[in-house]
Amino acid sequence: MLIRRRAEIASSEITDEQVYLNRRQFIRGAAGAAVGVATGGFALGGGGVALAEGQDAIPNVTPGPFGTDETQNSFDDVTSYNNYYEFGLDKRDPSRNAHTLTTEPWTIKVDGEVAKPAGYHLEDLLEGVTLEERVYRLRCVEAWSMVVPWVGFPLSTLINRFEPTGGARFVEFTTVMRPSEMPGVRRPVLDWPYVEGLRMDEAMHPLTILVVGLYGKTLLNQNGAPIRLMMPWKYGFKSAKSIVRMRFTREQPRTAWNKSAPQEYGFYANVNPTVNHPRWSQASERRIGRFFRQDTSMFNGYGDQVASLYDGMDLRRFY
Ligand SMILES: Nc1nc2c(c(=O)[nH]1)N[C@H]1C(S)=C(S)[C@@H](COP(=O)(O)O)O[C@H]1N2
Ligand SMILES: [Mo]
Repeated sequence: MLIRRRAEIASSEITDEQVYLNRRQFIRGAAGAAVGVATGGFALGGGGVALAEGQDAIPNVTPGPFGTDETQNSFDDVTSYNNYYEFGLDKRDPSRNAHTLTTEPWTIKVDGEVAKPAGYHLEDLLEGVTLEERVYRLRCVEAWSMVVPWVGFPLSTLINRFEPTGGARFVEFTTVMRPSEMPGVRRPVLDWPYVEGLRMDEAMHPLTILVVGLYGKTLLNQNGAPIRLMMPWKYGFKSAKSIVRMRFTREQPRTAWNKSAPQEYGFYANVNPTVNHPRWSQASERRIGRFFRQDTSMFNGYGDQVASLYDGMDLRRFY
């Protein structure tokens, strides 16, 4: 997929500049299509889409499984109504402040219970990966929801490459923490960095994806550039943004929200209309852009795919 394959470049030759260029080439070279690069303000990409500064079009994204045909939220909804507390608590703060985050070059540290621990360059992880469009419902624990056409690929694709050992029962995800670029981390809202986690079978589930884009373009920082998780049957806070580390563990990871308020934010956090948040009901939700509230669905409507993961578990106790 890369125009110039990483293996052809001696490691002594690799500079940050090349890493940067390679990632751009990866996204643009994904289908061998020439795509306009945004140069300040707006420019037109391959599909005639307007690209915001810092974005690339992702050509030839294949439609993936599990898509909903519900009305999609607008690009503007998805990129201007966000939770990314490292950039502030207001829904508009991430879109106002997150441009300060540097996302190139980007490496992900993989460690713990794996045969192949290493610091991986993002473009190496993306090499050979088929990017799919997954149109998923997103349900925030705050009881609002959206429908988003994400671009990504199954997390299992990468996990298999790292060769987890028999001791790997959970995966812990750590997200980027850079006080100089993130005004929100000056306040002790959470015990930074933001940490999330999944049980191994959840991480390997075909619905679980790593996201690198939405609406056919690379992610803007407010949505978790350059790479974030999406598990559509879980409350949105599980879907960690801007991931810098994946650690495979025997023990259940201690996650940031669970540490800060264990009664309010469980480790599993599966969408469940019958288990209320201590301070509000989860029975219904506000779909952004709609006037009337709507009923919340068990597992956010993905029960056919994921309910069996929790056979025999009391979903009130293991919230
Ligand atoms: N690092 C990090 N990841 C995060 C968050 C955050 O504050 N920091 N917020 C979470 C919450 S509460 C939600 S609902 C989703 C929102 O994703 P979106 O802004 O792309 O819609 O991101 C999740 N991932
Ligand atoms: Mo959320």
